Amino acid sequence: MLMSGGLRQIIRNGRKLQYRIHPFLCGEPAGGTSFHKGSKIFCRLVEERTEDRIRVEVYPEGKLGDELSAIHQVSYGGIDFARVSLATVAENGSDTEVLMLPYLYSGREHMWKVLDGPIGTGMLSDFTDQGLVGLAWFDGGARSFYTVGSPVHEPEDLRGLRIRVQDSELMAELVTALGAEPVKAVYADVYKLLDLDQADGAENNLPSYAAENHYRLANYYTLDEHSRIPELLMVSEETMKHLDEKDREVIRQCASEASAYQRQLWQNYEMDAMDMVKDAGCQIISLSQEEKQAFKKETASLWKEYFPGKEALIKEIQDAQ
Ligand code: BDP
Repeated sequence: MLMSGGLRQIIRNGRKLQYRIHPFLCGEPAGGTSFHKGSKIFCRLVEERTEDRIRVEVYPEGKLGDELSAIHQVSYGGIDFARVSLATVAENGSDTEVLMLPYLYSGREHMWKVLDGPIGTGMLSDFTDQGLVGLAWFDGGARSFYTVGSPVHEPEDLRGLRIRVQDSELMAELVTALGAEPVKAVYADVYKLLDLDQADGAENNLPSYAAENHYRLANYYTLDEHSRIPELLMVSEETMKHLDEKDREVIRQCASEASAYQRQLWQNYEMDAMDMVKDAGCQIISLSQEEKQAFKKETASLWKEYFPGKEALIKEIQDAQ
């Protein structure tokens, strides 16, 4: 009997009740990514802790649609869970979008202090107007630019280039502030855009640059580390409504354990991706602090112009070091 959306109640042997929840891991670049592994752990923990009453099935590699369509489906309960980039789910000008500001954090540890602290945990509930509940954050590392024809050493080198960005106004503005032209597209289309010369480059973390072969077309990767955009493991509000409080708590707990596991994996994935693309002959351009400052300077206007009235939140994040 179908209860609602993707939540099914299955009667086994005429008696036993079981929920079967179909989650979706959209945009998974490949089955072996840290996101995929983190999500699989989440599913396994949920099954174990509920003694198999709740089964979570994973659909990787965009099998149920791209990231935007997954978010839409989760919002009405057609899919129960998803792992998405914050850039695709944060609303324009919202508090959660502030987390993605260029050069907001001094590094990975700073970002995790914010996400694990009151700001990050509080923001997990900021998606309810979209019918979504955040369960835990995953590490998405730092994003940097990669290009096809020539390397980027300074903002000037990006001038006039067509750079693919996620479906995010803030990311489009960031690229514009650097003098480039943003090309919004879903992740699955990036290879094609580069291949068909519809974009001169893109920006992403190293594992995502490596996983979908973008590095084969765009040989230059510049470690400018302009943004840290965390990933969100989320559940449909509709799904949560149909679970009792005990099961909801189990789900939250499992998500938090899966997050701890995924972030441990993340750094190895970054290093492996780095080795892989270097072996393939890509040029990795390291930047000094001073050189990074030039990118920071060009994008600094976004802090004020894009988020009027959010100075206190930005300051609180900066101070959380
Ligand atoms: C990757 C994220 C993935 C996004 C992708 C993108 O893991 O969720 O779809 O970036 O750039 O890093 O669209």
